[in-house]
Amino acid sequence: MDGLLGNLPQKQIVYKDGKNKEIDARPEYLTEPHPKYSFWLELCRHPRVLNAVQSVLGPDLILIMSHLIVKRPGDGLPVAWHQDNTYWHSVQGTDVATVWLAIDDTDRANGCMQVIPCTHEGYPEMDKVSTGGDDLLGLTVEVTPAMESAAVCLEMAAGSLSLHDSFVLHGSDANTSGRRRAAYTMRYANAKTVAVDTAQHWVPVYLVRGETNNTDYIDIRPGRNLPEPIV
Ligand SMILES: O=C(O)CCC(=O)C(=O)O
Repeated sequence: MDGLLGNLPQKQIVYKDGKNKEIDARPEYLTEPHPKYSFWLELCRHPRVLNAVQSVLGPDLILIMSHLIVKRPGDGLPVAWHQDNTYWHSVQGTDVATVWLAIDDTDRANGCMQVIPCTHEGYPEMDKVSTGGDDLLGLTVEVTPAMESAAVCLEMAAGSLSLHDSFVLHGSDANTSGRRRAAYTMRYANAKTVAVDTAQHWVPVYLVRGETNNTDYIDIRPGRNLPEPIV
């Protein structure tokens, strides 16, 4: 990760404020390291990670994307309340979840993840509105004070992971501490109940466990060789 942080480009194109835009690069936006570096792809098929995912999504699993979200000490961006699924138009289905792996210890002060429990029930698709502020996405959803007061902070030790549904409301505050807050998010779906339009999707989709009929997915189930990194 130090290599990635040390080699941040000057500018990045990111999806923010509802469109692709060029910004001064920030380490919160290190997207899709897994097709480019076998270290990250290997992590995405680690049996301990996949066992956790299987416990919620079942035995047939695809890896659909990943993001490194690194909040620097002092000025790490907040992430406003959002649902992941409304950003992923090439992914159709509800059996989709994210593994959020803590790379650093994370707590309220350095901007740990927060979730509003049960907001995924019934799979509502909430409308997005502008935050009007400087945060990771520039968009949020309307959250009532009662919903917000139910939020749970996921304070976690480095090396531990949480799982969240792609419809559940979640976000995080700015990092106002003197400590970095880095996390790696690995996004998975049930290979049989979720369809990914690989022509529209921006990274390859990998079969990591179980079976699929979709021949577009790259088979990296444990024991298979990893493909050459995509530069
Ligand atoms: O790491 C964070 O603070 C937010 C993560 C997030 O929004 C996600 O994993 O979908």
